[in-house]
Amino acid sequence: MIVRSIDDIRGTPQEVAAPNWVSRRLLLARDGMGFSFHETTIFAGTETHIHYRNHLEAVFCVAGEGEIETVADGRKYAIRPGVMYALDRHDEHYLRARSELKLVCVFNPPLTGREVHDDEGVYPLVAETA
Ligand code: 9YT
Repeated sequence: MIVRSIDDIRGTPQEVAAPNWVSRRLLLARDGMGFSFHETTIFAGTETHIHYRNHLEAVFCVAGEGEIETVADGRKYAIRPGVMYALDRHDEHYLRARSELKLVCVFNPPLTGREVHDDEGVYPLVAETA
């Protein structure tokens, strides 16, 4: 059994900050679950270009208001508490936070720890076994 709280993650290497967000990674590849599990805070007023070519991600909004815009077709989806979106086609998109967003995110394959987006909004694929 693994039990962790956000307070356990704060100030450790499992807390990763980028200009537009901070991600607290509660489960990583080394935990052997087959996915990683994160709480992500997206800062108010930001726009983030994301394209997870190497990963699938599902995101559940717990708090805040914003929108997703998919690059391929320009569709916009409102993000508010209770909304989930899944990047099942590695969908390239913009994530805009009107207010601070609190998101719960799951990645497959799992992140290994320190990943931050590169210039194209991509995370590298890092092989790690539990
Ligand atoms: C929603 C999203 O992908 N935000 C960027 C950070 C990512 N969720 C992470 O690394 O936890």
